[in-house]
Amino acid sequence: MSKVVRTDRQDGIAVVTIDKPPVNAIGQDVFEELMSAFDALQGDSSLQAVVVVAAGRTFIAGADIKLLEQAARGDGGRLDLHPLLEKIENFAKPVVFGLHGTALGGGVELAMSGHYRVSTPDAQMGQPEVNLGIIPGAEGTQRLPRLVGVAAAVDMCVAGKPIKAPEALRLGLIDRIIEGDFLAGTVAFAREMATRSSHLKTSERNDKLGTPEANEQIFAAGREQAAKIRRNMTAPLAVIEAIQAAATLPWEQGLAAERKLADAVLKSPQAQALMHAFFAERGVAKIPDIPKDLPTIEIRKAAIIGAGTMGGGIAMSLVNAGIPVLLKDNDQAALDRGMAAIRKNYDASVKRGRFTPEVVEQRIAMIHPQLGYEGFDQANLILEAVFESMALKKQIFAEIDKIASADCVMASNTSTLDIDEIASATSRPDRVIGLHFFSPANIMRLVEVVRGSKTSKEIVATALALTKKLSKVGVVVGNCWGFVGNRMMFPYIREAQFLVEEGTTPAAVDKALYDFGMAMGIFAVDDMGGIDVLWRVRQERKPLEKPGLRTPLMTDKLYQMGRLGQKTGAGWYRYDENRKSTPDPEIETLIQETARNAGIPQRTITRDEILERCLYAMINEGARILEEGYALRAADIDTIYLSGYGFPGYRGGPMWYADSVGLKKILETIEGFERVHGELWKPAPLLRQLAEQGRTFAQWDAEQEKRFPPQ
Ligand code: 3H9
Repeated sequence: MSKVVRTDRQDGIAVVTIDKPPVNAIGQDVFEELMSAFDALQGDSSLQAVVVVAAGRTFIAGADIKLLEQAARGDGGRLDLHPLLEKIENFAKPVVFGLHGTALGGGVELAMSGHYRVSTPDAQMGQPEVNLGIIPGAEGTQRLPRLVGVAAAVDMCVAGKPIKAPEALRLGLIDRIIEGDFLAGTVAFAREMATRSSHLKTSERNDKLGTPEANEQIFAAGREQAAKIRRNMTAPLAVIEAIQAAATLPWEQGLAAERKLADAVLKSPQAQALMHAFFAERGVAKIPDIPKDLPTIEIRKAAIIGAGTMGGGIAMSLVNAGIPVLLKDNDQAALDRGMAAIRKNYDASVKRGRFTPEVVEQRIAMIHPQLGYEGFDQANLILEAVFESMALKKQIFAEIDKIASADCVMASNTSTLDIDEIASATSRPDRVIGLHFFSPANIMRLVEVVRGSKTSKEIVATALALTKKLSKVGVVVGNCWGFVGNRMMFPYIREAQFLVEEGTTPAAVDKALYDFGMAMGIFAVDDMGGIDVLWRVRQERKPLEKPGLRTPLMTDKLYQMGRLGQKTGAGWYRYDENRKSTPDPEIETLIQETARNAGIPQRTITRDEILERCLYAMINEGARILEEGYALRAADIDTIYLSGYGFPGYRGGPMWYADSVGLKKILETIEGFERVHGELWKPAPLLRQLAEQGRTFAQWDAEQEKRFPPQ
């Protein structure tokens, strides 16, 4: 009996419906049942045409990534759609695909084997496979350029971004946009097409494949684009090669070339890492003790205290999601500066074509700047975003406690401070939570949702629902210094600074990290965030540091010299008026002098040592965080680093990267560092335990999930 595919008849039209929630992903079941559906229709003389649609919120969103993940591990899961695509393309009657929602990956590839495609006006279509480190491997690299041309195919496959229905129509990916009743319109379209005497097969179309000279330029531009937006990744280059095969080889040979390339990238560590990242990001909202259907508070109105960079960015995120904001600051000048910065950011978005000027005016009108607390009693969310001072934050929370309504969520945007202590200033610590946004908050996707010891489940669930509404990734973390992200950053920054004190340069460290795939080197990050910020965080953390242990020497020096980074034109680097950096010999000399005075011997430091010192310090701290329960899963730590700290997706995040290097090797290296550098390199007990048992962080996650299954 059919489970995921059913066929109905509307006079001479067969309507084949794929119905496999949530996104109709193609697995073996969809493949086999579609094969059977077409077999059953074969030879039916009363048939005029076949319509294929999907039930639910979207047409097929691609092949089942769980299966691909299995195949990538070499553990079965191989899905070969060729017999189905061939059957559809050679079907005796025209086959029309009706697309709605997000038709992606294998979904679009399947649709391209049909003779016609239509869509709803708001449908989107794309080949996002590169986001998973793979290429369209179901003949998409061969059919897409035949329908939309080589340039558009390269762009769609390298960028991996879906296009909207009007663009798809313009390019020739679809043949019509159906207004009104979609199924009725699609069936009517099929009836109309059935009257034609012949129907083009995509594989036989060569009219859009261009000339070798023009194509060469397109491929060169595609490679350049790949180097820019997908640095160090193999799939975008493979996809260009496959499209090149489509443009130069006969159909069958093109298919063979695609198959070879698709197989090679599927088995690559990059694909495994990116598929891990896909599921890790979707797993973060699953909290073992919080049922999925727990009622949440609908945030209809928000109030923010602090109109600085963070407050302004968060206000933009909220109004972008349709939530009006009251934005309070203490003095008019700060408020004016905050509103001017918001306007400037929106103006830049207009220039980039992201918003129209009208939309921007509507958004700005939703932010109400004010000096007092008027209207705060109407807000469902009050969020404090002032600078990192415990005394000030407690004072603010005591004030808002007197005003906030009973159902209000009271949140702090602190990046390091104790959320329980902040909550203790209120009469209702169960309603207090940390919402640690990252700068620029209107752009960065990560929000650490800091669960205090008394925060209620309802407030945690509400915070997660809110982050989803803001199109952000909310990751629940525990209340420890620096939470997860910044706590792991601290040893990373420390080792980078020790390395320059021992004989290398900021530029050499940054190059090693950048080449590894980090979005920026750590010294460039320090300069962007501000040396004063780093200095202040260090002052706050000093009481937690064990006396007698080595600490970095240079932050205090730079701070005292007023070299605060980009904003003062100099920090670790020197900056020109366009904020372009160059290494500064003055700083390099100062580092050497400082090291000499401190008796630190100088030596040559290799790129491998730079990576191991910086990354393994971070991983060791990550293992501690996991063991202490401040992160629920290693995969959550990975998501934090991938969505908030510029860790390269194709390495899967720090904990996945550790697994891929091998925990045994990491432990041995850390033990070696401990012998040379002492106590700071003490291996985390969980790391030792897993390494000695030959296990991985991923296995640890799986075992934890069995022990504490999400409800
Ligand atoms: C491909 O097609 C390869 C072919 O070229 C070659 C084949 C031979 N598979 O994101 P959401 C799950 S590669 C399995 O929260 P949204 C997801 O895990 C594929 N599961 O919803 C989640 O599960 P859970 C190319 C999938 O509304 C649930 O669906 N396609 C798949 O925010 C809801 O997802 C892609 O890369 C899948 N393909 O966004 C598209 N897709 O509830 C990947 C989703 O248990 N998908 N799930 O956590 C997306 O981009 C988004 O999910 C989508 C919906 C835009 C569709």
